[in-house]
Amino acid sequence: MSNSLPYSRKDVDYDNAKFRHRSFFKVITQSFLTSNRKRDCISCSTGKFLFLILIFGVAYLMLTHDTIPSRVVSRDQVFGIRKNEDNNSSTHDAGRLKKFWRRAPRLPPQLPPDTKVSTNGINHVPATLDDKSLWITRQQKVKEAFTYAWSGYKKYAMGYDELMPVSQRGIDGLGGLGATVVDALDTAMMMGIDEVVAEAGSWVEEHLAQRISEKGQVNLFETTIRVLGGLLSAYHLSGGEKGMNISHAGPNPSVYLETAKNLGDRLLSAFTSSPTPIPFSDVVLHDSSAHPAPGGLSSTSEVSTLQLEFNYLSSVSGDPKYGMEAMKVMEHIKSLPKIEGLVPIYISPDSGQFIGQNIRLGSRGDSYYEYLLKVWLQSGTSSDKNISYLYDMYKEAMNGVRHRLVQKTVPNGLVFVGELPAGKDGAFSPKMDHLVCFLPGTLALGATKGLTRKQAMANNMLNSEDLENLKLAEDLAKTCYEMYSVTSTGLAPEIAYFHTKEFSEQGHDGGNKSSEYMHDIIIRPADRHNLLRPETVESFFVLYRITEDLKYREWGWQIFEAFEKYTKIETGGYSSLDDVTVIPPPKRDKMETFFLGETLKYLYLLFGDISHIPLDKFVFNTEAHPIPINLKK
Ligand code: DMJ
Repeated sequence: MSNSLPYSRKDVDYDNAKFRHRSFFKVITQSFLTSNRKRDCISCSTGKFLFLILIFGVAYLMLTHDTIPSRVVSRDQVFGIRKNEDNNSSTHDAGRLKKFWRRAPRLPPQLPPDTKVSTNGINHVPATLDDKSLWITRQQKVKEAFTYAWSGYKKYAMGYDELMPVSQRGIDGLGGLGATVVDALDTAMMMGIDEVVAEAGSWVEEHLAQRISEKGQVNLFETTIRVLGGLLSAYHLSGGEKGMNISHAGPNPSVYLETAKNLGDRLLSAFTSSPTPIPFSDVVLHDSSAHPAPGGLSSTSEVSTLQLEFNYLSSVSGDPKYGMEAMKVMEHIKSLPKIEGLVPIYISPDSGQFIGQNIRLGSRGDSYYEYLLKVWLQSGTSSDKNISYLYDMYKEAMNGVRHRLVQKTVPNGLVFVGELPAGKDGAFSPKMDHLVCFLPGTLALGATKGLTRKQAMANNMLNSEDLENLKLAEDLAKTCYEMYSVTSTGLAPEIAYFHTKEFSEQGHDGGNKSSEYMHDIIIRPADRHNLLRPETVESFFVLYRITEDLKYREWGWQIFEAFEKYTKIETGGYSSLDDVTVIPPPKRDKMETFFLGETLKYLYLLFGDISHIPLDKFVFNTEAHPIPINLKK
């Protein structure tokens, strides 16, 4: 134990008495009681009387003095939970009395007697969180939230892409394929909600094929990850590959596969119409024509986030054409120049080259890095040598991330991933999209390949790079958690900036004045919205499975509670928010499909049995649709 610490490990674990706040009055009383004058005084009756008054006085002061801190300790100090201003006001009067009787030195946290220290020694999780029934109850709450979200969608928007819960109507923001139905379907299967499986499944059976043949322009990436991915996962989970219907609800699984093939055939034109292996960004479904985005460029993440789905479609349909086209993208990108594995966010389908210098792991860059790893995992890792270049690209890129993009905040040393908007020779920007919070999960998965840390260590599988990545994963997950914790609502903004030695900006905090990280995290007015995104709880899910550290469950629960409190709409559904830093937060009137497809699914799995959809048997596509690994060729 380092000498520089003001307390020893034993103190933190077992004996926190000496770190409790001690009032001036208590100190005087205690020295009086232990001094010789005590004996003289108590021997006369006036003395006894005065002594009794003293005891009552002390007891009264201790009661008014200690009840408040002990309540705060149980949540705020143990978990570092945000204290909202409305909470503060309720303790205001008692707080005045408290201040009068004692000074408040900055001391190490008190731990309740049932507390254990988590594996990284930073967070302290009460043993009560080990209670299985707690997590069964919490998982049930998530299931209820899903049912509530679905009912709102069904009531006002069935068959539309998304629900506008405040206006109580639907909107087709993704081309009109009923994206919420398909995105939500496998979540309902995993949660075992047969009624929703039947409703969503029947809609797919009755409407989706026709929509696919009639609809116009759709985005290749969005349609692949949400609709194609959703159909394929529903096919697997309902028992399609075994030739049976194991979900006991919804249509025969072959309906999902046939619909997926119909859609996949049309989407293929984005690849086959392009002069290079880089697909165009859009497809017109009714005539299977493909088109570049306005401006002609495709996003790097979009062209490289199709392979899990197309490979699996080839595997289950027996037709190699889907996987072959999609994998040409990766083979082509392999040959392009990179900066320590990092790539610009735009690529041209005409030239096949990256365009511009902008490097980031947020929008347009994110899932490129995710799929390098996951497509390799999908192939069953060691079994397919032809694909090991993807894992090499992944490892190189993560070294590049650590070397060029990771920095720490001041004053409190939060670890974050910034951007290089002008490439390797340009300035570093301390900006991190919420989207980047997928990275902790991916880093942890890449380190242990889906096994628990314990198993991976027992099998001697972790090299120093894996351990560094796992450490970075945990540090970044903490930062993602604090992006929630620092706001008034407990919900993260879309984008955060971080205070560093070189960069600061006054007056843009998250609104939670009691957050330890208020000065580390900057939230600009334009970035204060929250779209019900999944990335942080996704990473908590993966990290919980891998590290078995209960703090990830507890953090996920806090986020779920904030969603319940601030995004639930009384008439049905949940809404995105315009500003997470004010209470009440203004609503944005949109329930994104990924709230049902991803956010609630990951929360459900985070609180559930670890053997449900195990990470060494499935890869989740970037929209949280699980796909089995080790494909049939
Ligand atoms: C989802 O569609 C996917 O997770 C995608 O990779 C990123 N954006 C949204 C969720 O935030």
